[in-house]
Amino acid sequence: MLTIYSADHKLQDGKFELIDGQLMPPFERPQRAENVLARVREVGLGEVRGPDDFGLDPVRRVHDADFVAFLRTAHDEWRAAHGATDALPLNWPCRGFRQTIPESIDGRLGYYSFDAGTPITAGTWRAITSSANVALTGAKQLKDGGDRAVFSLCRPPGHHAARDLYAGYCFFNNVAVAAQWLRDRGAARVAILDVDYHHGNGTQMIFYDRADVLFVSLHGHPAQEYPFFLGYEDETGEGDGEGFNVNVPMRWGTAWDTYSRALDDGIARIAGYGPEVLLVSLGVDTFKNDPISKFRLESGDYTEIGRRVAALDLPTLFVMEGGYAIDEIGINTVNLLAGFEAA
Ligand code: OKP
Ligand code: ZN
Repeated sequence: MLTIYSADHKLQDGKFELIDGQLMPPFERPQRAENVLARVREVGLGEVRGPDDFGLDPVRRVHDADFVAFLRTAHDEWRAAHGATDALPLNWPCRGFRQTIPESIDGRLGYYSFDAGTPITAGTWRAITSSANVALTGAKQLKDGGDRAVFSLCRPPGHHAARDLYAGYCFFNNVAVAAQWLRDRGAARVAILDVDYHHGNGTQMIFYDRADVLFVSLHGHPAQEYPFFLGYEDETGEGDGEGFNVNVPMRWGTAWDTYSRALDDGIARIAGYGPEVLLVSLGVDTFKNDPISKFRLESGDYTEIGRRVAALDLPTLFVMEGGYAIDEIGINTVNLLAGFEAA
């Protein structure tokens, strides 16, 4: 299986995130992608290639132009106002507030985000444009190269980012950008399977009123887990999209027995939809040793996830999302890919 990777991801290297009442070095750090890359090479998964530059048009197909423009200059504006620290928001337009876009960089950080754990750094813009290009290059290879599957080793991740919102370590929604690109190039129906521990709220929001992209997400129950305010089972889509959004929230402590049944149900939904192509939001923060998550999957379970996804027999683009058990992120991610490949 071909892997698409760019070292530009290292430019996203925040100093701190606010977690559990403390400023800590971010769990979402460059070593994650480096460890995945090292494991890809160690097992000989296949060739590793850099991304092409697709420009911003494919990004603007799923993100609003003002949001893209905001991200491009956010750190420069922050630096002019506050100096060369990471940019973090501190207040938001919650219930009862107006949704007018402020002029001030501090106000716009709040307007365009939904958490304070996602630092914008001097290198964020280059890292996120490159991450989107990594996803797009994988999609292009799937379409034009005729590969059975491609692995886009994206970092930063993307599935929390909505049309005009960033958070959860995500800025551009890489999987959504790739899915839309495939639609624009003739794929009539596209399915997205999100196996990251956290609900892919951004992907859901982007495609919620559409029947041409099926979104299926298995994740920690929002009553207990980030992002808390979306991801319930009764969110099934709206308008034309009614019936094309599938959430399977699961409680803390979920292990393979429960998880594998949910996976089989999700896979059956995708098979029934009859897509031309499948994209997988590949997070491995469902692992038992993940430091910020509470599922109990074992390393061998990822091999079996890959096998079951392969049974769909669809051209498949794997897009890296989360996973914070730094010592096992490579093993778990590549187990899933190798399980797919062997099936
Ligand atoms: C991004 B991805 C845990 C705080 C979590 C944000 C998590 C973002 C996860 N106590 N903060 O879905 O892996
Ligand atoms: Zn996650």
